[in-house]
Amino acid sequence: MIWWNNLLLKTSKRNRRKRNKIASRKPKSVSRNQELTQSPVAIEEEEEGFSLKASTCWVQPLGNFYFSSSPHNSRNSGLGSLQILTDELVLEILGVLGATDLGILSTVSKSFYVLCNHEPLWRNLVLEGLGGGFSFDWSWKSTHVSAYMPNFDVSSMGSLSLKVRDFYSDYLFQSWLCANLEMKPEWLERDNIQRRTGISVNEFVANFEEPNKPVLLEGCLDNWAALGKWERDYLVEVCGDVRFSVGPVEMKLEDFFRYSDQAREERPLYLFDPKFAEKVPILGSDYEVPVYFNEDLFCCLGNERPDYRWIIIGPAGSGSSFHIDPNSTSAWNAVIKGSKKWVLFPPDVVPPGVHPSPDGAEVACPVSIIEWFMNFYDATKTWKKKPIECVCKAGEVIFVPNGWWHLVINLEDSVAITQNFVSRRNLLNVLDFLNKPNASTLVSGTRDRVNLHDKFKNAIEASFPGCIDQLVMQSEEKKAEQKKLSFWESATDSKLSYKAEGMEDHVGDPYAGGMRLGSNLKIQPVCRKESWKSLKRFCDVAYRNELPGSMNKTYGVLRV
Ligand SMILES: O=C(O)CCC(=O)C(=O)O
Repeated sequence: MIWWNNLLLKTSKRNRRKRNKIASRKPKSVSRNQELTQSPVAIEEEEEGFSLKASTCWVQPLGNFYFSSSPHNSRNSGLGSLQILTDELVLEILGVLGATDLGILSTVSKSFYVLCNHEPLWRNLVLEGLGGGFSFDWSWKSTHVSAYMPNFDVSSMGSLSLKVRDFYSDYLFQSWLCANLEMKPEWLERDNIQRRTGISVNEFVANFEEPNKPVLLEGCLDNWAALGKWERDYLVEVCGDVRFSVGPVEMKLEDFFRYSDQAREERPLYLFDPKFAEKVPILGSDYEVPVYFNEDLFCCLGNERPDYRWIIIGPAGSGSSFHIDPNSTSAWNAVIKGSKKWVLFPPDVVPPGVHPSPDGAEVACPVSIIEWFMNFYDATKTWKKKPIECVCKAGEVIFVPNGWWHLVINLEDSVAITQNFVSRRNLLNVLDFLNKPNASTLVSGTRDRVNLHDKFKNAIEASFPGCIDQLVMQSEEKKAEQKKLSFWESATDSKLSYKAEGMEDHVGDPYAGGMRLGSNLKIQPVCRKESWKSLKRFCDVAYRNELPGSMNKTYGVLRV
């Protein structure tokens, strides 16, 4: 249950005080839930560390009902016998209705009025009915009305709407809050990624790609024409009428920009197009792959390679919720306009609030990125295994190593290019991934999921004979080397202060590659009294199984 301390009253009072300040900001019409967020002027609200983009939410969280002097919740009286259903279920049922039925039902009671005007219902109707061929007009409902009834003056819709003050619903309130909450400054504070400027390819490989660690590279886009050219006006001029993939639909770029300017949604639409360079060749020639990522073995597949590059455009608040990149590839993501907040967890740490299915084919996570920040971000503060975080700005590139979970939210209207690639460092991982028994559900970006492994392997053999065998041999040698090199040897070498289980306890570098401590490794107090050297000898013996089983159990658990 959510309780919001007099949000309605406080916001209303503040609206009067802040109107002037807001008037000077870039005008942004309120697009979402116009009936819930009545004011046509965006009002910034600062309350208990939260900044809100919009004005009043007339729906109140359920907690407020229990503190209210009035015993009346119009949500229940207006729903009649349907009141026993959850809001989610009622909305699910309303989701099967068409626009006319929703419109009629909304006149039945205050409750149906609020529910039938829930913006996501109208968003679905627009996207299902019109695909990407709509011109966004203030809200999804008015967009629908203006598309189907062009003579109706939708500008009057806001002023006709009702202010329902005694409707209490956590579901609707949370949805409004997530659409209207600004990122809190404390969510942006942590910046613990390694940054590098002007490093050599060898340094990149040795320090980041080989150990599979993220890095933010500065200054390597300086020669990109896109950086200077890709202003909105330029993009509209060269491809304003080209249709790009936007979620489930294809939209003209200029229509998408029109939508972005007004969007205030929990999950704004996001332009993410893998065929942009084929559609608009000049976009493809305005950038070049940074030198660190030049080796891309999927090139051997020619036109049969899976999708690998995308232009990404979205308004502030849009982004990508937690996922691991496809086909076990690594990626780079270059920001051309705007900025992006990144949160990354290494492959062996599932982020809080995220629940992958056992086969990894599906991931359940919070409805929106803001919801993740509201409900789960704080948990990471006390985790030993803290995420890597940063804000990546225009002109910067982030390297996302294979297998890392990541979430991204645009802090401003943003334009970026991302590419996924396979280098020698990652080839065996990718081949293993493509060869999994459930490849038909796991592999993505191509039609021929099942045969991709064999095609890729053959193409590599043809272009680089012996390459795979050599990599397999090197990997086996490395494993053998790691076994020989006992934990203690590495430990004494690396000025560390481990507390056994947590990666955070590595000095200075929470995700140092190579050796990981098994979670059942216990460094007993008795060990600490020993010198590192004698302890090392002791453990080497234990590791070679030369100690009796019981002692092995205590000291010999080196899962590296
Ligand atoms: O929204 C973004 O820029 C991030 C994209 C991303 O995570 C990906 O392509 O895997």
